[in-house]
Amino acid sequence: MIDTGRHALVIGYGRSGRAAASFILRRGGTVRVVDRADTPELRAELEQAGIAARLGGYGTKDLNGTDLVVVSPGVPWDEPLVETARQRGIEVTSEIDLFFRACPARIAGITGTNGKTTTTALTAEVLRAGGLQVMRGGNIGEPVLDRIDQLHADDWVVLELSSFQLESIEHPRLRIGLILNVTPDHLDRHKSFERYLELKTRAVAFMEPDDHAVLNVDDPACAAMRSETRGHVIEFGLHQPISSGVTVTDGWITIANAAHPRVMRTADVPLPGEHNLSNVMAAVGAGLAAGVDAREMADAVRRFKAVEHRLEPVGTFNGARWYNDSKATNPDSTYKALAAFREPIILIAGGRNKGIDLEPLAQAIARRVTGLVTMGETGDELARRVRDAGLDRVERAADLSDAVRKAAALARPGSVVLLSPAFTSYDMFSDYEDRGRRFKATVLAELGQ
Ligand code: UMA
Repeated sequence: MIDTGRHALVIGYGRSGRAAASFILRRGGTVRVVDRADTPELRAELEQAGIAARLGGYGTKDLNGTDLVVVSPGVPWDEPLVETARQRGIEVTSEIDLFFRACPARIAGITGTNGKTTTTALTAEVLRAGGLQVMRGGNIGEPVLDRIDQLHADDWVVLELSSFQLESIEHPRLRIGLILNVTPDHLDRHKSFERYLELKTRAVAFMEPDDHAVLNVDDPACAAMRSETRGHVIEFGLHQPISSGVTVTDGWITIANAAHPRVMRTADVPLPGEHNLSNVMAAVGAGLAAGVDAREMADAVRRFKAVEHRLEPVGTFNGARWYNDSKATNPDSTYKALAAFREPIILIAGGRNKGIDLEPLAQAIARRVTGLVTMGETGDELARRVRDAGLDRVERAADLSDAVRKAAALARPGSVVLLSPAFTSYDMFSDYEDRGRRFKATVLAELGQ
């Protein structure tokens, strides 16, 4: 593992790369950083940390003197530099892989195309409500490797795991593994849906018989994973009969075949939409696996507040309710957002395409929304297709402020105005968080008096 004398090359100095570098340095190794970006802030930060770096790009000569390559999640796992390292016999790892190798605690992992972050936050609260010691982290934006020394054997680590991370973990054994749904996403990186599905399946494929796989049986791809795990399966679902797991009966979230099945009324779930009910059921499945009492689980869910950028309320202006759903970086996530409301919707959408066909999205938008404002790289095509699909009130915005102004002009008292872009943010913003925060600030600046 990591011991004194390792010479690591960290590719990408973001949240994950920083955590990996600090861990390796603390373990007595040396670190060099390479990053395709070159900004004064990055330079200053690396200089202050005393870490040698080459910024503005990288190549094979950066592998000289290196015996460990640590790849950031945003860097393709088959990046040429990483492939060359493998060919040269240099060990290739990632922040999350190093964490799995060294973690003394039990790990509960949450993956799926959509709902991961909310369910990770919910699961952490459900387990805490049961009196368990919990560290939350992973793709949720909170690296864990730099905090590993705080962990004990009896603790739980509740990790959001992306396909990028699952790909990089050599042995991703989860004591509790939740798979929420799998629909096409990140195809630009993983090339095929089959490969993406295979990576998601890794969350349950390394289990032992006393581990628990919590699977959404409403999603055919997840239901099929029953046969891919040695773990004990806890099902959850709203639309399929559940033999062992979490379901909804007569307006209550219930545990099938339990002596006291009722957990809580669905009406008391404080998050909008059926997809969020499903996320809550998944977290209840995790609580069940960890031995948390039903009443404690219900308390944790009732207290739960929406996570930033996931159907996050921004405010009510001129009688219209505004929501920030910037985390919707794929069409499926936007469908869920559209299904979460009954009111007329003014949708703001568009961004960078990850290799997804726009037509089904355009049809769905034309069917459900009252007005659409598009922005970003897919803005023109999305606007054209939605108009062709029969919606008249479609506007193309030049930038975010323009999008907010155009959406405000389309909105009426009683409407919902929803930023749920269906595409990634990298064409106009540094990431979806930047997009969401700037959206909220713009809405408040334009409309909040
Ligand atoms: N970089 C390169 N070469 C590349 C790509 C990036 O040098 O080819 C550099 C960038 O210039 C930057 C750094 O690498 O300086 C960024 O690294 P990163 O993109 O891996 O981002 P981190 O800040 O380390 O954040 C990562 C995850 N990012 C991605 O997976 C893209 C975060 O997930 C995660 O929260 C964090 O680690 C902590 O675990 C974000 C995400 O968008 C939220 N995830 C995707 C998603 O949810 O859809 C998977």
